[in-house]
Amino acid sequence: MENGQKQSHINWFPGHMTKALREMEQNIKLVDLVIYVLDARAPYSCVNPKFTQVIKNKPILYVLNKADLADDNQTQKWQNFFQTKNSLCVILNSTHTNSTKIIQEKIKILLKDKLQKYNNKGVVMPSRAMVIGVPNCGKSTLINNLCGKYKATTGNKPGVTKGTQWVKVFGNIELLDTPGTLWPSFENQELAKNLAYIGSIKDEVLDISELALDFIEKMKKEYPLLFEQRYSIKFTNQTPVEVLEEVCKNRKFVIKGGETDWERGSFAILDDFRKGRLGKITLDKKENINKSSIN
Ligand SMILES: Nc1nc2c(ncn2[C@@H]2O[C@H](COP(=O)(O)OP(=O)(O)OP(=O)(O)O)[C@@H](O)[C@H]2O)c(=O)[nH]1
Ligand SMILES: [Mg+2]
Repeated sequence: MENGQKQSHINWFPGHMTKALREMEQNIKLVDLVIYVLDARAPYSCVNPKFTQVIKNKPILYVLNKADLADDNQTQKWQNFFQTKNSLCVILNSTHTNSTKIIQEKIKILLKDKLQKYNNKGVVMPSRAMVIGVPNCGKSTLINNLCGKYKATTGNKPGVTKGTQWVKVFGNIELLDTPGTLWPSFENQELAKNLAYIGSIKDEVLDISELALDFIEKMKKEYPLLFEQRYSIKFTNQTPVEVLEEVCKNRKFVIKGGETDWERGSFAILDDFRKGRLGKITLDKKENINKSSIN
């Protein structure tokens, strides 16, 4: 749906993602491990079934990124979920200088045997990692943080990185930045909506008003107090449309003739969530998902 109409059924799989997946398949042979970046606000929704096929048996370092925006209690639970015998998981805010030091430690742990082997032979070999994740989850920001320089282009919208790029970082480690990648069709639309809320799907292919109404409904169920505080409203028996109308009225979002500016209100609510102005929110609740259900 790169150039298609806005739709209720969410889908976004432009050509550069197919190409990116192909490149990942080629490059996986060159790397020792995968750094799998997840948005901590929706870690489960960020698990791409296509990546599972690409990664095969490589060790994985999961990064619960944007943890500054997520519900801490849930982030802890997700950290346990993603630690397996072949993987470790760290909690991170990649925008904080030096926050990524923990990544160096974990890479050493995951590659202990290999590093030991080279060490015994007196050989110095670089460790290579491929950094993957859905669009806008913070891969390039994480890489820049790790190398202490702005080497990978970043931006507050999905689809910023369009091609793969090797970046040398500290301690003889090379990282491969990759474009954020989704998968050809979302069978689970709840999950697709989560990706849309966190800004992983291009807004231009979304019906923003419909999305905002669904988001209001979700907040009413899961984080009513945060929502009520932000907009000085009380959830009673109103429908999401009535709530949106009230928010627009309070914010004076009106168009000519005094009519409600639904679109502006919808963008404002989603933007507040995306920037963390609603508070620390996690959309994927760990208790609703079984260990066995990961891909
Ligand atoms: N609050 C917060 N923002 C973050 C964090 N990491 C990245 N960001 C922001 O998220 C946005 C996207 O970051 P990028 O690094 O461009 O994301 P990406 O995964 O490389 O995106 P694509 O290349 O489009 O796939 C930027 O505005 C970053 O500043 C984090 O840990 N916390
Ligand atoms: Mg990027």
